[in-house]
Amino acid sequence: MSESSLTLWYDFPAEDWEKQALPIGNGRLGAMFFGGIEEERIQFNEETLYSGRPIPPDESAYQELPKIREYLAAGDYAAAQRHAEEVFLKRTSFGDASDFGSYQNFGDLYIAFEEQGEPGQYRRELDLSRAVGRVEYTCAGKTYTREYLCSYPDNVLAVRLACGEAQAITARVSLQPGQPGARTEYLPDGRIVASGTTGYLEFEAVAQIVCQGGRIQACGGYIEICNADSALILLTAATAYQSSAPSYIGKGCKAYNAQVLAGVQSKSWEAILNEHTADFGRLFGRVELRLGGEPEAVLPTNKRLERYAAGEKDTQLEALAFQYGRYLLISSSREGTLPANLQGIWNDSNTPQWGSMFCYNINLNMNYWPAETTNLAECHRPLIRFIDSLRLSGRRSAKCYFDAKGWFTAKKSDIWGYTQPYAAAVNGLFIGGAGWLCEDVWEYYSFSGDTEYLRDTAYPILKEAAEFYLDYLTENEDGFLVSSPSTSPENSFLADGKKQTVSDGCEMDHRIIEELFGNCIRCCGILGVDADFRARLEEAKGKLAPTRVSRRTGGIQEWYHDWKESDPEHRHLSPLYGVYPAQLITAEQPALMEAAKATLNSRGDESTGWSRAWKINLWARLLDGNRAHKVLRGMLAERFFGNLFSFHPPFQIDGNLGYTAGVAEMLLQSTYEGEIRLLPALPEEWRDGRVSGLQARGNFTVDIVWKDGRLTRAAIRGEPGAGGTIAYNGEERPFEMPGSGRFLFPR
Ligand code: FUC
Repeated sequence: MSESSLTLWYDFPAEDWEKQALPIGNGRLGAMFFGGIEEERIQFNEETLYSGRPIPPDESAYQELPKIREYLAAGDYAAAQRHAEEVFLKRTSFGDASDFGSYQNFGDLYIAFEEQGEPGQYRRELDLSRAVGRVEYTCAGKTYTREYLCSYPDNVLAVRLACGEAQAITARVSLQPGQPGARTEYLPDGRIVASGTTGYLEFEAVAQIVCQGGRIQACGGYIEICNADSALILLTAATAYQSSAPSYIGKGCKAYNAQVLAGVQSKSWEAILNEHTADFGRLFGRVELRLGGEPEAVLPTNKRLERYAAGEKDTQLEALAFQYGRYLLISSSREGTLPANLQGIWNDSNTPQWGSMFCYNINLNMNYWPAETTNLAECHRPLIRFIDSLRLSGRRSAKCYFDAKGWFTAKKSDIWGYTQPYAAAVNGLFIGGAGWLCEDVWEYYSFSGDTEYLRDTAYPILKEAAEFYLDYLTENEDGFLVSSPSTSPENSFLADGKKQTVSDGCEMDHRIIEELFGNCIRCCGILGVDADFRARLEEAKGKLAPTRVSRRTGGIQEWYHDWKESDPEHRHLSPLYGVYPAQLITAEQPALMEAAKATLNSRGDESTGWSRAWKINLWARLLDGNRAHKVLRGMLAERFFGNLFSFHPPFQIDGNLGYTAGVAEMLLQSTYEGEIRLLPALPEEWRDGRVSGLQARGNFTVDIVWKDGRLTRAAIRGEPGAGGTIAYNGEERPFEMPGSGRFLFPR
């Protein structure tokens, strides 16, 4: 049994999927194991099992746009909203909403054990550093163990059943498909095959049972393992989905599964385990974090969390939750897979909340906030590939709905390339989707400095998004370029005493566009291309509506006009986009920093899981470590279940990943201009600590040690000759990386 500080553990089997079961995943396959004694349940997913199908756009919907703009110009917001929702979005939305896909439960694997008597010494755990789950208990003098993993190198879910004594494993294994109408067969060679179709998408799952000693036999509704010394269950699942328009289907899922199993079924458990832990450890082991000298808790994780929620200090639990976010990102987003969705890859329902889809007005974005800073750039690539693939339908949406060049996406997508505006304007008329996604595309470069990637992948995506906004922006009565019509996610304003959402410009859109144009301009400079386009961007950027400070509240105005928000504590922190994730409102503009603080104060410290995570990141950028920690503490205490899944509610992985990003942002920040800020928002509660392996923009890796709240030593690693500025405690000094590739601070 692992006793490391990187283990979640419990002294009881899970009953509740969301709050107690533990996740494993390899980016493609995900599973939640329960660890029941008489009956084990392993619920599993495969990342492409979605309902729905591709939905074609309405080619002439753009004709409705001028009318909405006319109403807005006349100040008739009610009429603008009516036309947007009752005409424009009706024509554009997905008609039959069931065509919009939601992520599906693939099924459950059950293992029923022979009655063994009274069990004792039960322990269920998840070792984050090895990505291996484990259950152990004793029964009638025998020690039973189960281990669970999802291997990326072998592309399977593997469960191993063992016992300290020979011939002690007798069990019945069955598979319950999550889809109605699926067929399950139990074959004499120890395979369980479940197959079917969603109506559009074909799928198949295959579990192969292999025994050492004893024997197996297929019965009507299960495979029986009799008197084995140990048993291995290997599971693969696949669908016909492939990431190519227009149909997005065509992959041979049966042949795929057969190939996966052929590659692994003759391998020993030890070989599978060793390759898996080595592969996972290569990514996970890059960052270590130690917070405070608190003694390591010997309590089960759920009890620890309960005590923490009751006010006890447990900085190592705060660090464990940080590493858990990294664990979840690696487990749900690996090269060649789809990005992590709203629940990463774990879902036990066919009607999950919000379809468990990809949302671009915070959720998918937040999922990837820790990718670069916590040294998991490889896990970022699935998102970038996905964004690249969205361009295809995004171009059609730009044309059909806005008569614009470039590519567009509104707030959400399934896996079927949905990029259209839809339904209620409050979220369906979000204009900033493509621009915000471009932030990730840019950040991958800003951390890696990979100019080949910038030229071949990033710049084309950014440029096309910028082309859309150049066409879309209109000039307002004050001569500013504004995003109109638009909505500020997902808040409403009070104009003429009425609640409205459709406006002629909001702060978030303008900052998303400013950041995008700025990054495009940087690309043109670095790559030495497109001088004319760059000049156009510079001119447009200069004319964008600036950040405005509200006369009413002293905070940042959410809309171009100084309207009152209908919900001043709204969970979305859209007007603060310029502070985080963008780098537009910084310490160089103290008045705007103060206004940002006023906005953040008025939003309060509570809210949904992801909203609190955003607040941690924002307070870190506003350089207030104690406040960031206060929000962090409240979030961990009130928005984490005992299995450390964060919840909105319900469980949403953005909370976990945003939390992890927030911790990193408190310890290290870096700018596009090459400044590295050490311990910029260190809270008093983290008096002593050390962190290693965090990434700074410009391709630097940073280790920091501190004591009594003061930095003792930082080591920065990077390419010899590279340089920038180091900022610590209000002081700045330039640095240049010596030939050794390691720079120490202070020297
Ligand atoms: C947006 C948010 C909700 C939730 C959903 C998935 O609609 O406003 O809070 O996170 O996405």
